Amino acid sequence: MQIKNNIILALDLTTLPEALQVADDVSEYIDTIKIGYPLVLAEGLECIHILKEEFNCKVIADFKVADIPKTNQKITDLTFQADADAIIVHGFTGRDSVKATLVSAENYNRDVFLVTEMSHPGAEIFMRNVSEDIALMGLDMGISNYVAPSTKLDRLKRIRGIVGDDSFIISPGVGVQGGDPASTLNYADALIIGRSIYTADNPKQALQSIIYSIKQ
Ligand code: OMP
Repeated sequence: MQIKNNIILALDLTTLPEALQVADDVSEYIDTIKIGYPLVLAEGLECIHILKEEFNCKVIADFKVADIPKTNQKITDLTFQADADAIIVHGFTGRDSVKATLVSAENYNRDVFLVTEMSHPGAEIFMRNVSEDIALMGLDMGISNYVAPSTKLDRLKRIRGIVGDDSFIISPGVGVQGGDPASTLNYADALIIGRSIYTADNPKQALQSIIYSIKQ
């Protein structure tokens, strides 16, 4: 997946007008938007189509799918029918659950991103212990897209070591959660950034300064 400026805008706003305004403010620098439960539960799945129409962008649906295979398949089918280019899926549910999402993605010719380890402090209790096994499982299943944390560069580096340079890693946790854009891109292919942009007084300037810091 090619991502402009290596930055994915996480639009975790809860009204469509606010989301559209932020996307509009930064649209010249962004071609990939991630939306998730905040926007979709508030405004509906059709947000995906609206954003794609309005900004000619790719949309990653962050539903962190984590259920039994049959339910996973229904969730991913509906998400791809709603026009998402990719969906984020949890790996801890195991091979059969993840496989159901891959079958759906193959049917619709879309992508799956597999969460390995998460960026927040609480992920250290349980997820850290299994994240390398999740990455290994993903690799074994032929998955090429992963989510790994910008807040724990040693873990991100480790996940990169497992999935290899041919895999594509997107990394959340930059900015408000403490991750640094430039050093994260030593190991990740793209950054997921939300609040540092959409809560800024001037989202466009905030994004410009992140892009500038990456290019130094
Ligand atoms: P900010 O912290 O506001 O930049 O947003 C980060 C975005 O990435 C949010 O949409 C989170 O739900 C998401 N995220 C994480 O923060 N940590 C993770 O480990 C995984 C994700 C994700 O899968 O996108």
